[in-house]
Amino acid sequence: MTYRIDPQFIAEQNTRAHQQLQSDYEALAGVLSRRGCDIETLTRQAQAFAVALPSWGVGTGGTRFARFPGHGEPRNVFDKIDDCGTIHQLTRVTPGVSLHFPWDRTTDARALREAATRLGLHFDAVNSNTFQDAAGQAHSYKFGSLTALDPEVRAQAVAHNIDCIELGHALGSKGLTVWIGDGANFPGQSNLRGALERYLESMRAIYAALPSDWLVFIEHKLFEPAFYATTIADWGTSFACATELGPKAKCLVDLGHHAPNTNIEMIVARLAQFGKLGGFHFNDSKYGDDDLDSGSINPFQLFLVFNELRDAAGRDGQAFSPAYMLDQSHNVTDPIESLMISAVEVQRAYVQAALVDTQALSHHQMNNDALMAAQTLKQAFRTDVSAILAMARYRCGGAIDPVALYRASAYRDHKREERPAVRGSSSSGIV
Ligand code: RM4
Ligand code: MN
Ligand code: MN
Repeated sequence: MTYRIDPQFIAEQNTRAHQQLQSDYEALAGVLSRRGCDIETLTRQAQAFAVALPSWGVGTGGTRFARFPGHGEPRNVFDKIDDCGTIHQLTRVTPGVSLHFPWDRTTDARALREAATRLGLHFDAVNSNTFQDAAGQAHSYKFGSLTALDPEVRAQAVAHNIDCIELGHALGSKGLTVWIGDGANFPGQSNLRGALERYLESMRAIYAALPSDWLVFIEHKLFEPAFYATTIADWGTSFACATELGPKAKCLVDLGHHAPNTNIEMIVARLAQFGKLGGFHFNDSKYGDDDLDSGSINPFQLFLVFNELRDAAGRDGQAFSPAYMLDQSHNVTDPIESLMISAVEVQRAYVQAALVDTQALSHHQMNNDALMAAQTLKQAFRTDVSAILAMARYRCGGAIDPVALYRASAYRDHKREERPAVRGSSSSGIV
């Protein structure tokens, strides 16, 4: 028997916090109604919002210098699913889990799917991994995978991606995210155009293996591990490749994969305009692909991204449904706590964006009133919507204060008993 937080315990903890929440909620309702916003509509929107968890995020991450493991870490994909279930149980905003193969490889897809279903979870896009060598594989990816010069290496990388599709299909997933580390560390090392031609040839084979209701997400990244020229470095390359491949290919934006100060919200607007925005990997960063907790460094950027998403949803309606996922590495915090806070921060940005007075905004834009247009966005961003988020959780059976409840439950101590450390467990991945 694995330890799970008792719903009765959640109810008891919530009883203590409920009165305070109710009065905060009523105060906020008053503020919002003076602005013509109905708090109940916003709370329902918050309840319907979801962001998927990265299976690799529930283990302690590491840098390329070291990893400092925590206690009671998940030892395999079933443990990871358990932790994801706990995050969803308390936050009610993370019903999806994004798996990473071969890290999460299982020989019993049915058991894994059943375990997830029992916890109210489903599987979001699956991720392939050709940026490191798996034990026992025939060919090395040292000099590239989907773009490698050696056709046998490319064939192996393509086969791995097709394998991910098959496994994902058995798990009820509907998408494959492809991020490759391919590129060059030296000028001249690789023919830049030739590498992209080989990439497209490989991706065409992967695309051909997609089930009819699947999408493939192309994830770009400026640098690392290639430090001179990354093959899929930017959204332009990603967009060109997705266009070449066809309608089932879309672009995935990882917030950490751009040069500092890049206007990511504009990338969002561009990809949405041309129907190629497939999804997100949310995280935050100060310098590069830091994989810090969402909203911890630049919450205003996160809000501005959601402001563009709100605009796209307003224009395109149901047709616009990008996949939202977290992609983070937790090195100095309890990953469960970081993921709970991060999921709520993403949800917060979504609700804040829903608060934007769009009529006032377009009025100010029409009048070239830059100052008031900016203030209109700031008003939404500055609004503390915490009570809406807490009420949304409470009404769905989650925790009013997820981190306080998690700590009070001593979940990690229970897991420490249940999960004695295993050397070389999959949680010792690079993230
Ligand atoms: C990459 C990228 C991918 C993630 C790997 C672990 O930088 O963000 O999405 O799967 O890291
Ligand atoms: Mn990513
Ligand atoms: Mn990354």
